[in-house]
Amino acid sequence: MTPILTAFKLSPDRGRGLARDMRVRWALEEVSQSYEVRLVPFGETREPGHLALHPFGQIPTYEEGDLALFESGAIVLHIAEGHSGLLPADAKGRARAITWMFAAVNTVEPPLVERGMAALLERDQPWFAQRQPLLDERAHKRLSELSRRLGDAEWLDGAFSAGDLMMIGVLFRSKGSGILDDYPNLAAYVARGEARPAFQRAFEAQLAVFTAASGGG
Ligand code: GTB
Repeated sequence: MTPILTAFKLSPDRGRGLARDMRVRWALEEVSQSYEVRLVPFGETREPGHLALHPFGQIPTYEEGDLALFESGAIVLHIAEGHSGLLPADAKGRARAITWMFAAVNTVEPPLVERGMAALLERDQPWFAQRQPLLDERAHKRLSELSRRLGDAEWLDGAFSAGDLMMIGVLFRSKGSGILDDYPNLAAYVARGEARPAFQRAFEAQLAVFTAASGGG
């Protein structure tokens, strides 16, 4: 059964792989699972049809027969559990990989997104200059903790897993802000993820959507 995911028809990131369908595409490519994409115009995520799939009116969603999922982390976990290659075979290694998936979305992503959104949407607010150092500090705290744990390792816990996929997906989004430049091992970790053929196929696929929708191809 070919799964169907939703993505923005014209993503505000202009196909730079920053929207969260990228993680799901990457996971599907890692396990060689073909998929279809239903493109949703930005405003239509609030329409009843989409809200039936995603209570918060967001992308991505994932449909596989009569199963409908939302939340990129849950979708990636579902894919990883249904195929080999993204979770270790042993129960303890599997539990640790899943722990890293939660750490990515629940511990590392929030301060990075908060900082990024403030820079994007709140720059003109009178309190922005006062708040920015606090947001910087929170983001740097998490990155330095993660950097310390990763050290010189290639991946977070042994072989590449869904934990790395989610963590790199989170870090990748902050790359453009320059914040990873302070953490050469994290920058190299993200680059290792980006170099994976599955990442590249996923990136090209989402870029092709934007290029076509914007009349560029
Ligand atoms: N926790 C959810 C998940 O992991 O799936 C978060 C999903 C989410 O935030 N989806 C965003 C969305 O649908 C798109 S990816 N937003 C519409 C809405 O909330 O109404 C976030 C995103 C959007 C744009 C950029 N960008 O332009 O750079 C980057 C990331």
